[in-house]
Amino acid sequence: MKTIDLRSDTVTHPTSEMRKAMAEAEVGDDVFGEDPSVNRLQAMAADRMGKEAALFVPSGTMGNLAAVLAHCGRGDEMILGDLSHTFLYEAGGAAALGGVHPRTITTQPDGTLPLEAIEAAIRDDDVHHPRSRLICLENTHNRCGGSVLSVEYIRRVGELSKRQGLRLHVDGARIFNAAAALRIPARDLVATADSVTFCLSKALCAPVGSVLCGDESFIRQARRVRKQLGGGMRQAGILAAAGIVALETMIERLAEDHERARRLAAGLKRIRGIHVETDPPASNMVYFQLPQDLPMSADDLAERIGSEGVLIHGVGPRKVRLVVHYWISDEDVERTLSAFEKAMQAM
Ligand code: TLP
Repeated sequence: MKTIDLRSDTVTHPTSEMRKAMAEAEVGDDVFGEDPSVNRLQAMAADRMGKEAALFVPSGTMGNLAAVLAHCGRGDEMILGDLSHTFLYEAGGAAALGGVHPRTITTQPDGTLPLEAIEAAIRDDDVHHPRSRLICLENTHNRCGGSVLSVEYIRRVGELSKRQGLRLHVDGARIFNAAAALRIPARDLVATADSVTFCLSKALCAPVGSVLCGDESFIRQARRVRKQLGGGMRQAGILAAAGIVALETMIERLAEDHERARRLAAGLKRIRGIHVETDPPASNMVYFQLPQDLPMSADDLAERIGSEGVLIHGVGPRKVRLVVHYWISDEDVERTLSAFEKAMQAM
């Protein structure tokens, strides 16, 4: 029986086309800038994001960290949402390694940070204050149900950041999902951003890697930071080759995942005891809650449904996130719904 893994889109493994490209990849030493496959991937990524340059990094976490450290110096402040991945799940790297002070703003349920709150958080030039240097947004927004930030919203934050002399970084781990949901090219979403990180190893199925994009001088600085972080890879073309296939073949199909997420959410809504929060899902994530009076936690449910060959995990004591991706078929959606029905009926 096939295991249906809905814990994340990070669980996606490479397609056979990617494996073939990896086996045949032309490689060189990327620390010397001589790996043709990495160089090609970076050029493609920069073009997709409408930026001058790009840098291949091992993970989304390193992409965001390199961006923050390239934009900020020690004691500078970055403004970001209290539910952002960078604040919650990146091991405090910016503070630990860069001395960058995080200033959080309450994230709205749709993943936005109110413009007035951003503006109010920007510090005066005062010896008592850290220097406000950077604003970070996340699109799609993971903890906000895979919500999609609009072109208009990002443009307004970009304008605010320019007016105030700050920089704007977008954690676009799933920016292509946002673009697919809006039916626009991803570059339109980051036109006013100074930098963007996107991930190859989530919905795009590549085994490893993310790309940080920005202007030439920013990427030169980020390359130095990547080296400091130990992320200067050598014959990384083996990995970049899969990333090239990801950009060429995986972007146009993302709407299929969103459609399946909608079907999954609609089916879950019909099951007693499951309260779907993402109704309908904006992209490839479905979040739901279990009621307080149900004698079953998210972990209990995960264990029960795991015995049916469906892997899920709780993101809170009573909260579950399901992520649809390339390896989840229509049939898997149906099987998942049956497994949930069975697990909840037994309650
Ligand atoms: N997110 C993972 C977990 O870390 C939670 C997941 O399963 O969703 N930005 C965003 C918005 C992300 O969701 C993630 C990974 C990252 C950055 C970090 O990417 P990696 O895992 O490549 O370091």
